[in-house]
Amino acid sequence: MKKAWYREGIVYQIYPRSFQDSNDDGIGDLQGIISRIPYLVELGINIVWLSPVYASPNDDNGYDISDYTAIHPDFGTMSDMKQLISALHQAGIRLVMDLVVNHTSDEHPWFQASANNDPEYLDFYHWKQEKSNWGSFFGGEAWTYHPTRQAYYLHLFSKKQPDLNWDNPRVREAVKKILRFWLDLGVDGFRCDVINIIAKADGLPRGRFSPILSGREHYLDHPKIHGYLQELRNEVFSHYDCFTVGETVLITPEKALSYIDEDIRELDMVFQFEHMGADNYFVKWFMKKFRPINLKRPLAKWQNALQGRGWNTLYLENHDQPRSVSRFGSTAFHQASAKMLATMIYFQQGTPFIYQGQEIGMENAEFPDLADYQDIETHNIYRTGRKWGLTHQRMMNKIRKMSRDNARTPMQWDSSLHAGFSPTTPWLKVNPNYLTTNVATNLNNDQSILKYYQKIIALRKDYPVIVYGDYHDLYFSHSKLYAYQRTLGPDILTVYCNFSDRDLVFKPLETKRHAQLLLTNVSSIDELTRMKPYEARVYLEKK
Ligand code: TEU
Ligand code: CA
Repeated sequence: MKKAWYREGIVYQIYPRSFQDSNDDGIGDLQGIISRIPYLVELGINIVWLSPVYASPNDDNGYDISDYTAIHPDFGTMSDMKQLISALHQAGIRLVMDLVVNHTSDEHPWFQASANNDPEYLDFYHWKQEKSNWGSFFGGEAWTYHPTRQAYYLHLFSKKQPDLNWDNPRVREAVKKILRFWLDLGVDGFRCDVINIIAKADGLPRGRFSPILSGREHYLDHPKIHGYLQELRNEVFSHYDCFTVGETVLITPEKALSYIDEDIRELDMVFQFEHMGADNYFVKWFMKKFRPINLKRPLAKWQNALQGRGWNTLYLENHDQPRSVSRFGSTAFHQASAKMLATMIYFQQGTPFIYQGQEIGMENAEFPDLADYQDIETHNIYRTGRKWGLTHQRMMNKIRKMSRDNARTPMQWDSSLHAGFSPTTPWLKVNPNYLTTNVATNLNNDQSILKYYQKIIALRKDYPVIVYGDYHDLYFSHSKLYAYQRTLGPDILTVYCNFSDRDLVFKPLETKRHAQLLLTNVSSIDELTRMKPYEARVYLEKK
């Protein structure tokens, strides 16, 4: 694969509401982020993805935007934003903004104008006299009646998130203007929210029935999307040194390549979600028991399918997903399993994405009461579940495991009040485990999860085989061991991860005499053929 800074970089995702409060109102903000740049430098990351900080009524925590070129007062001002960009750049860190253009807020002036029959904006959104049967990602119907316009409008997310009509060239012009605004301010790229559903079939016809997301065959990777993305690339992105990562829901490797293939490059990389289904069916609210093979199978599939043709993203967490150590690791082996998971994912081919708090092994909050949760999806799903006849207890069990708020609790900096996030009661409760799980204790302990993340990041910078090497599965059908090899020129990197809470006896490949143990999460390897619970090892040797 061709070299590129965004392939070699390590991305850190910041969820601004929960990262650091600077003015004691219990909400994280831009000045808070600026104050933590030294921490980002110490960690070693070199790209930040910032979740939305734009003007928004916060129906979906900023993913419902009412002004794309204004900063929400909760987060600060445009001058704080400019200061953040330049402070990050000075520290050698690039900045990727969240681009949410499948929908706007219903409070965006475009929607207001469209709903009020302003001729200029009539076709900015999808309006229909009769609704079809499409379902919303947040549960319930995707159509809501608007009394002024006397028609239904489409919203694949909440009813305060109406979908833009990308068939309208004026919508596309408006988006290009927003992109140029941010690129001219110096940002280095975009994470494109649900980008593979922006194009809808003409007429928005009735869809096949499905218990969830009826109608999706009419907008998932619809052929019209390629023209739209090519337009953005040719007219905007190609004029800047920037990259795009598409959030692509329900995507397959074949579809992904139709966006990211080296010869196409409508997007530079995508987030796929197949491995996020390792403990659930199709959508995360239908849970199943986690099995390591359910993580290995999709990850290996994507590594193999994109090899030599497209670039992967490597992630276990984001602001929509529960904490990975709670899902795929172990509370009893917290440190070991968090490090093992990092080893498993970040030695694969692709660009690493680390979600804030993952590097200290933050865990699910599992709050007791429904009222402790703020997330709109959580509340909608609760209502939908109850409508289907599920008990309160049953729904609370799901929420404790799967709510997006598990990822959104305030960042745990130290053991002081509210974890050092804010002196005021935060907008969302802090996970009570902050007394032990926090950045300060991690920095004071050479064996901490954070120090281990630093090592991985440093290794990725030193060894091109970790970034660019080819990927080969080993022991593929083993149910407890995830092992693979990476090869580049004479270098062979071998990764072994024990996904069980027991010792694992196995026959390692014969390593050459000069094989070097590059990294491990145990203090010593007593026996080559026996791995401790959640042990991880990385060897490097020369052909
Ligand atoms: O998420 C897209 C998406 O598909 C999510 O709804 C996902 O299915 C769900 O959160 C899993 O629980 C993006 C953003 O990342 C998310 O935060 C937004 O709510 C959503 O788009 C709408 O903008
Ligand atoms: Ca604040």
